[in-house]
Amino acid sequence: MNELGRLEDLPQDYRDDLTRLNLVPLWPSLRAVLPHQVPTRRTQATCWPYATLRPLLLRAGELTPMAKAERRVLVLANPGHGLAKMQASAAIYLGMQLLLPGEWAPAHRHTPNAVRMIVEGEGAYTTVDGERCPMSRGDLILTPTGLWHEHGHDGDQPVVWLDVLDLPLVYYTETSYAVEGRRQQVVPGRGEQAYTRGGMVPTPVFERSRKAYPLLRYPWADARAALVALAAGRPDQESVQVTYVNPETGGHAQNILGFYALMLRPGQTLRLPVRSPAMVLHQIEGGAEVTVAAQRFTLAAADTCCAPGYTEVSLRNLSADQPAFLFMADESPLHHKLGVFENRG
Ligand code: 1HN
Repeated sequence: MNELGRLEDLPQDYRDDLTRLNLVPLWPSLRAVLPHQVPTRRTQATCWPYATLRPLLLRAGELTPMAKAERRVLVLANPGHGLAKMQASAAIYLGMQLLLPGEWAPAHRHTPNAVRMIVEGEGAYTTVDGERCPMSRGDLILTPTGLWHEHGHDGDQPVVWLDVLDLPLVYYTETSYAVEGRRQQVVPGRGEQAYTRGGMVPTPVFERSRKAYPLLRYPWADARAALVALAAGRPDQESVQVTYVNPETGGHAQNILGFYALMLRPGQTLRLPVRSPAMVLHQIEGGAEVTVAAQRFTLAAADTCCAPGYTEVSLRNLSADQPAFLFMADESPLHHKLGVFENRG
């Protein structure tokens, strides 16, 4: 392989001429943008234990009223990208959001897609596109691009959820913005009532739904039951995983990030395939040891971690007699759309 010329090899007057004309020689920087075999990744394997994050989030509840926050969030920032960038990976943003009893997070809509994975508390709800979605531990609620959303809380304990957005990508493409709105009118009908069974979709003769996102709330009770049934039906199958899909298309629930729930059988170790997308893991129930290349994290319930793409990841259930349940988000839909998805086995 040829050694490429360096910037310092060029005469200073030539470099100055280039700079003045907004020109750059490619060859000194070619390897930086096209490394051999494996991409350079800023994303570092990082873990955010809930026990250390929670008191700081509750403190934010004392320090900063909703009127001063709009959304009261501590961002789970990957140090590899620099904390100020507020990104967990190239395309994934993560934040833990706190809503206290009686509080209200006003309506807005924006271009980035969001989902919420509910971490603790009862009595809060989010209204998305006029649909009121109650929040309970483990529920996944979508806030797809362009849909109005606002959060309220009628309960008596703090509610916390994990926000997962494709904000870094949308921001990078210079397409990220928001619009403020008025309180939404709640409309009748909820996607989760219309789509109660896999394999069946509502087909009203006169008014077939034309919603791009017909299902907004995926209750944890349903996802968990699906995993338990899968595991019981296929004891021979190593991986027990479901994908959150759009029930009308069968494709991913959102355009850019993919969302999954997985179950580890008692005592199981699961080696995931080495693939191009970065991923996020959030423990819903039980505990797991997550090994990312040479790093190891122990996840207790409500803990969150991330792993870069092109990296070995394996998961071990810490319990010998109980299943463990995880929520996963990754950049697969984006990589497939860009044509850069790779599975290296
Ligand atoms: C957002 O709209 C919410 O609606 C939460 O709860 C976090 C982070 C960046 C941009 C928009 C929300 C967000 C966000």
